[in-house]
Amino acid sequence: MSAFPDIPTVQYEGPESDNPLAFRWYNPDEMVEGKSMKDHFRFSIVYWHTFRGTGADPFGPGTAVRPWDDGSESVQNAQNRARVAFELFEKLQAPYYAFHDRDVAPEGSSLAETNANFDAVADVLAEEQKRSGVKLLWGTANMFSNPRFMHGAATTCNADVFAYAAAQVKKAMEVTHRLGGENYVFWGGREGYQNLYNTDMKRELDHLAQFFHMAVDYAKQIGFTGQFLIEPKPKEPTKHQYDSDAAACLNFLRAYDLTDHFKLNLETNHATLAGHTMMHEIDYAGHQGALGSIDANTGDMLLGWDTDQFGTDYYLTTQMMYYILKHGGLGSGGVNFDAKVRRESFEPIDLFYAHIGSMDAYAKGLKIAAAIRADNALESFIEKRYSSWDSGIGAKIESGSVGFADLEAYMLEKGEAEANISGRQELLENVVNKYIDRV
Ligand code: XLS
Ligand code: NI
Ligand code: NI
Repeated sequence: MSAFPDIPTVQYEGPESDNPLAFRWYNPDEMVEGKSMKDHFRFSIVYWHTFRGTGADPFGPGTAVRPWDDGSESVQNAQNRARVAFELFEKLQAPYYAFHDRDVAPEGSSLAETNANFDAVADVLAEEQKRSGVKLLWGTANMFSNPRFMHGAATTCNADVFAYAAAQVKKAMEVTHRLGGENYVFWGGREGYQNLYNTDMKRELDHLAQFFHMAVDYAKQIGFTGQFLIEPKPKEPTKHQYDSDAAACLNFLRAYDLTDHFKLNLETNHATLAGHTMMHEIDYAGHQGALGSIDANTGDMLLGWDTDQFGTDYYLTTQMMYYILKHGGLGSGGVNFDAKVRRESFEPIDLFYAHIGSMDAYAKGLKIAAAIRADNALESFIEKRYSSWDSGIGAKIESGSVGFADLEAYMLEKGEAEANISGRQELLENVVNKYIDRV
């Protein structure tokens, strides 16, 4: 039985289409820079917002109408929901999905019962993956909702809770492996602290590193070769999240000898909360070889929290795709819609409009970014801007053949530095607009 009987499989109809249930830009087979759009994006739909989100907020309960969901925490309801989820994935032509363990199956009264529930739903997920061809981009463990994790999971003060978290991740990795998951994500929900007065930060960080090393060891044991990803976020729920941005994550990984095993899953709204642009985060991770995957959403510039909206802004998607292309793409990662419809958009069809619009925005962003790259429109300026490093004293500095004394001698003789040239930011902003107009 179909949950969305009136919604056909969404097809590409081109920019002139007025059909709100068609793609205007996302054309899966269209080639851009020698690769199909489908392979560039590896679009993924999240289970948590799309199938567990109710629209509840601190001021009122959920509003979402989800006729297929009986609202119970039964395994049967979870299995039925899984089938509905795959109908939506297929109708949106999304090749991937992602979940937390607790999104897909209800917790039982003991860890053993919880694991059995998870297996029972994983059976249906496996069946549906096989039937539809939709694949698992990544799995993760929810170690922030249950009250036992109030002080954190791997960074808790309670050793038993650390052990519980380890058992939970072990199981989540096994199920991810069983379902052919291509990555495994760690978002440190409550891995951080509210006040240093009650916190042994050094001990918590050491524990977090131990936890990651155990995960690496266990992956080897079970033969899981998917990519491990850490998802930076600076605040919310804790005031100081340990994985606050790309630079903090990479510093942590390097300090604890974990860089070989982890890349980053960057989220747009988290970049905003960290006071960065998403292109900054992508470029930073990219030049360190750590660009793993993208949680595609957007915040609201007027609100200071993780609103997880669907991104439709061409500037944002152009910037993201430009730096993703620059760093050679997302590898085993993808563009994962960690985004939710607004509380006021409570009908099932809103889930479709939301994903279609954002998939289109990324597709158009990709085309704009590729056009800028084809003309070398930004790079040629950057090359010229840094050309003083290509020869003469600049080349000597870069090659490491001169030190302070040589540079002093050079400048004493020269007397004054060469004149600076304009940074031309406004001109380059106009250049980007020109490509947005043309595509
Ligand atoms: C929360 C995170 C979360 C992760 C998965 O802000 O974005 O949804 O992506 O645990
Ligand atoms: Ni996320
Ligand atoms: Ni988030």
